[in-house]
Amino acid sequence: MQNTNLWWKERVVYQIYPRSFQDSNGDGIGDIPGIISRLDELAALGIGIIWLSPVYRSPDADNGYDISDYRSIDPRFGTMDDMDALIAEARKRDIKIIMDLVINHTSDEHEWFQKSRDKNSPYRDYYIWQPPKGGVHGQGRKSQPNNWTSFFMEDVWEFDEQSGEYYLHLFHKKQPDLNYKNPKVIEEIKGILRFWLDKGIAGFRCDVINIIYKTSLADGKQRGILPGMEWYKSQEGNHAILQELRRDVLDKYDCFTVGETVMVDLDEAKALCDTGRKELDMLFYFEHLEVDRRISRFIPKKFKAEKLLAVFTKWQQGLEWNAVYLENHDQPRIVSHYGVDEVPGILWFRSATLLAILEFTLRGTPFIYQGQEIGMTNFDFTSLDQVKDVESHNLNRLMKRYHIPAFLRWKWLKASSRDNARTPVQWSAEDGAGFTTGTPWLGINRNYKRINYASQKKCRGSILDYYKKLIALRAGSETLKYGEFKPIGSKGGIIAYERTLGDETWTVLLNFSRKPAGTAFLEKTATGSLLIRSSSTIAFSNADRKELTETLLPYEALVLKE
Ligand code: ISL
Ligand code: CA
Repeated sequence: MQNTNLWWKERVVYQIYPRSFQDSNGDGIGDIPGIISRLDELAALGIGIIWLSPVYRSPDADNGYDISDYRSIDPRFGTMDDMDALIAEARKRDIKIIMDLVINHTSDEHEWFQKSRDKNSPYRDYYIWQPPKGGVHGQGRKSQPNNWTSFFMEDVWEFDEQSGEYYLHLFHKKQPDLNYKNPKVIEEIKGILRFWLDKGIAGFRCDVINIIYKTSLADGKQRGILPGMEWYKSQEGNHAILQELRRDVLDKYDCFTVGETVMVDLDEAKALCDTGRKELDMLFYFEHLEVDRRISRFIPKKFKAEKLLAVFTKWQQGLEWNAVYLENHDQPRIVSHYGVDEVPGILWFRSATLLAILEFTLRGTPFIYQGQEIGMTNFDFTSLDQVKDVESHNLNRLMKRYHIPAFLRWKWLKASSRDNARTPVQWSAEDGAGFTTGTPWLGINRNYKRINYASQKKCRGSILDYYKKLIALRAGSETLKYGEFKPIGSKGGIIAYERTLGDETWTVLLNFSRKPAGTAFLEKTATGSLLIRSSSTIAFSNADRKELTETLLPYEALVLKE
C-alpha cells in the first residue's frame, strides 16, 4: 500500500473547541493558557495532533468562525505569546497543532470588508456584490439578486446602505463570502497560510472548503433545501484554487490538510483527495452521521445499523484514506445520537465503548472531539434561552414560520442543536466541573458529577481507559492502521466487518441495539482470539470464541484477531 507511515496517518487527532475546553482566569471562557495546562492529559491519552477550532480575533457572531483578523489571537483566548507558548509546549510533548482555516467568508468587521463597502475601493472585489434585481431595493426577496438560501436558514443577500448593493453570505450575515474569482484574494490566503506555517503549525482543517468558488450567481434550478448549490458546490474553479494553494504554499512545508466538505458525493470526494491531483489530504463527509436523518439533519428517522454499515463500506472502500470522526462542534454527542445516554447506566458505558471501538477499527486518521473520550452526552436543555447557537435560533424561527408545533420544534432542536457538543468539558466533580471558577459561557451538563475526567482517570476499564488503550492498540497494529476494510454483514442491529493485512485479520462485531442479538445470519463465522469485549474491560484472552460470538449483549462489541 502506498504512502503508509506518514505522520498524519499514524497519529490520532484531538479537536479542541477552545471556549469550552479549559478556562484559566475565571471569566467562564476557555482559553489558550487553559489548553497548555491540559497538555499532559492529552499526551497521556496518546494523541499526536491537536486541531484547534478558531482562536483568531472575531466579533463572535458564529463562535469564532467569523474572523476579523487572521493574524491575531482574540483577547478572550489570550495573546499571540500564549499561542507561541502553546505551539512550543505541544512540541515538547511531540504534539503537532493544526489550525482551523475559515476562508469561505470573513467577518463583516474584517478590514477588507469594511473597505470593500466603498464601491471605488481596491477591496471592492474581495467580496461578492450585486445590485438589486430590477434596480430597486426594498421589495424583500424579489429585490435580491438570486433565489439562493443560506446554510443558516436565512437570506443569503444582505443590503448595504453605504454602497447601495447586496453582498452574498452563505452563512450568517456577519460572514460575507470572499470572491475567489479575484486572484488577489487567493494571494491574501497564501500569506495567511505562510504566516501560520512559519510559526510551526502542522496543517489546516479547512472550513466548508468545497463551496468557496462560485461559478455563477444565476438562480438555482433545483428546488430543495439549498437552491443555487449547483453553482458553488465542488466547482472546477474550487479544485483549481486548492491545487494552487497546495503547489505554491502547502507543499513547501511538512503539513497536511483535512477539508470539511459539505454535501459531497463519493466522486467529488475522490477528486478532492486524489493523491495525484494534490488538493486535500483527507476530508470530512457527513453521510455516516445522517443515516437516521431526513433531507436535513434536523428531522429524524429510524436508525438502521445496515445503513450505517453500507455508508462506511462505501467511503472506506471508495477513498484512499479517510478522516474518521463521530463528533465535532457542530454535531450532537455520538453516545446520545447512536448510543444510549441514560446515565449512569451500563448501556451508556457499553455504547460509548462500542462507538470508540467502531472509530478505532476503521481505516483512516481518527479524530476525537473533546469530551468524547469520557462519553459526554447531549445537554439536557430545558428552554431555548439556554441555547446560544445562532443556527438553532434561526432554525426555530424557520420552523415557526412553517407552523411546526412547539413540542416538535423543541424535540428536534434539542436533538440537533450544535450546543449539545459545545458545553464545557467535564474535568471533575467540583463546582464548575473543573472547567471554570466563574460562570461558564454555556451551561455545564448537569451530569458532570457522574461523567468527568477525574473519576474516569482513576478507574481501570473506564471509557477514558478504553480510548487510551484503543489509541495504543492502533499505534501498534499495521492492520488497524492500513488493513483493507471488508464488510461481513448486518442484521437485527448488528454490524460486522473485518480488516485485513497480509495474513492477519481483525474481525469486528458491533451490536447497535437494546436487545441481545445473534450472529447466526453472518455468512462467515467470526474467528480468531478475542481481543476486546466492550461488556468488560479490554480483554486479551483466548476464551472460547464460539460461546462468545453467538450472541451479543445489547451494545456489546467484540473484536477478534487471527
Ligand atoms: O452544522 C451544520 C448543520 O447544522 C453544517 O451545515 C455546518 O454549518 C457546515 O458543516 C459548516 O460548518 C462549518 O462552517 C460554519 C460554522 O458555523 C461551523 O461551525 C463550521 O464547522 C461557518 O463557518
Ligand atoms: Ca478564560
